[in-house]
Amino acid sequence: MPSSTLDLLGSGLFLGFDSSTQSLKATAVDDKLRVVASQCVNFDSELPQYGTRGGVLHREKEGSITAPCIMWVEALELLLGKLAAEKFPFHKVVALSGSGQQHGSVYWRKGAAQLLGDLDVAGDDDLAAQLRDRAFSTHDSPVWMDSSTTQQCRAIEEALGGAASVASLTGSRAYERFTGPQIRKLYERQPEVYGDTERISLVSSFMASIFLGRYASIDYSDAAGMNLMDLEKRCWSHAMLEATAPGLEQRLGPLAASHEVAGNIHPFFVTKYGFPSECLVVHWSGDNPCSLAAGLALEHPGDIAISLGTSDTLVFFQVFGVTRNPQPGLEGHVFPNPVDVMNSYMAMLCYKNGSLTREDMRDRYAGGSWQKFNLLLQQSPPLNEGKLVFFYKEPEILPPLPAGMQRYVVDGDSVSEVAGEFSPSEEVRGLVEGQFASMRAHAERIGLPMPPNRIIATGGASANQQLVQLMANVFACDVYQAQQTDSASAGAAIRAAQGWASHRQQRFVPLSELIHNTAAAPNDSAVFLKLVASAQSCDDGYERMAATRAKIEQQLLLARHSC
Ligand code: XUL
Repeated sequence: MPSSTLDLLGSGLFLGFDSSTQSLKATAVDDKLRVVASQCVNFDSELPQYGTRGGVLHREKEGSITAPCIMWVEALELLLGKLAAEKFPFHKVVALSGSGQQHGSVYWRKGAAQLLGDLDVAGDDDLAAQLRDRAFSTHDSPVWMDSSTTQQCRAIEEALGGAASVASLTGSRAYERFTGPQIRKLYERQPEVYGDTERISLVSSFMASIFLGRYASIDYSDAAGMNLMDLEKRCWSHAMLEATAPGLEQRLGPLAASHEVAGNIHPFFVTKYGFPSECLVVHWSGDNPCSLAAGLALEHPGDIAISLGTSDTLVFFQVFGVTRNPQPGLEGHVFPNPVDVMNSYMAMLCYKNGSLTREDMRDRYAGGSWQKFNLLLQQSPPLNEGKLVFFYKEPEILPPLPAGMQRYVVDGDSVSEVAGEFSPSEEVRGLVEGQFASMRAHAERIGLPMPPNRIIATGGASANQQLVQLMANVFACDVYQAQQTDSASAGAAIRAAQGWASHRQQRFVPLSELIHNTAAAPNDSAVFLKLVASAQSCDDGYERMAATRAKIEQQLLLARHSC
């Protein structure tokens, strides 16, 4: 056992990145896990030449949602340039890691490995100029918002004997945004692009590859979002690979444990920014694993983490009994826990219409002001006199329903759909209460004991006190907030520290040991949690609302399938 903090984390800095849908962020922590620097690049406003909206391109004709992968490379140099301009001490960074939006994929062209290794250190060309025209078989990277692969999902499930078999093998049934169905679509529609591809990366392993100057492995936790990995054995499933596309295993490369070191940083970053040549790159992982498991240090069974962001996500650790085997079902996802990939799992629910719909309501009824939105929320009583609003701006993932808006009035056991709008205040409350009631119903369905121990809230909208209070009421428990709002990049920095410590000690250093031995001043550290809301009694009102909401969702799904 290490005898002191110094033994475990030395005295260097740990840098974490978050390559998310709308921006690229960096957070640096010191040896006590205190945040010492952070920076951000917004894709739409700072790289307008790519024409993205919300960081993505809606390709209406093809019905797909993609992002230009070279934009992420350009954003990286912009971000490092901003840190350099504020004299960030790159020379002190002993390890870096990162988090990437899950499921998105990058297609490296034949010969790109050579190009990466030969990155010119001495010349004037930046990374984007060196890679733009030669490194990719397509610049269009499908991202998690894409829902155009229903046909591929059904074909894959059929090949494996049904949705339940795919779920029990890979942790999730086949989902449109998952990488396997996306690869199958690319292979079917653009066989020449697939043929010209030598390697497929996730957003996470793509960004790690840039730092390494060679292909980084995909880590076990993010790999579980592909419908390609055998969840229990932590290896590519041959049956899934075969159902997806030919010659896929060689294009995916080997898998790696999330806390392992991928290698040393490429000399390009040493020369250009002053990183030490021995700076370690720890495998990058998915944003939800980084943010919710590492950034919030979720460790107690019964705790749940909820992120209110572009997508709303809910994560908790499942208790799998003595065998600790996961039992994924038809709903939600199971991923290996990135800070303990060999021993524990996280269960996750993911909604596409998180902030998208709340912002739409804010613009529609509150003139774009969150303050007015909050006032409207307060003007209607808890439970909204039975008025429920279903609003999906984009086709929803959970449950899989098309874009649209429906309103209902619930009176005891009777539920009736109404044609017109409710008052602005009822619309706002109906939407937000409905979102939390849906989370509660689905979380219970995949095994979360209700009420939960506590909720740890993160994501942009978790700074809204009215929203977290409502969350506490609907789930009937306390809500805590991480003091560090950028929990994905902070989580990645903490993972960099864990990877560095494990490498140095030549053993796996659990996150709890790292935190308890190093985060000496809890009020300062990135993992400090603060109580922000306690449940105000509403009897069993929200329990009933969650059940009603689930029943209506079920009816909408049935109606959709009988169309
Ligand atoms: C998770 C998911 C989203 C993205 C957002 O399955 O699709 O939460 O990870 O970046």
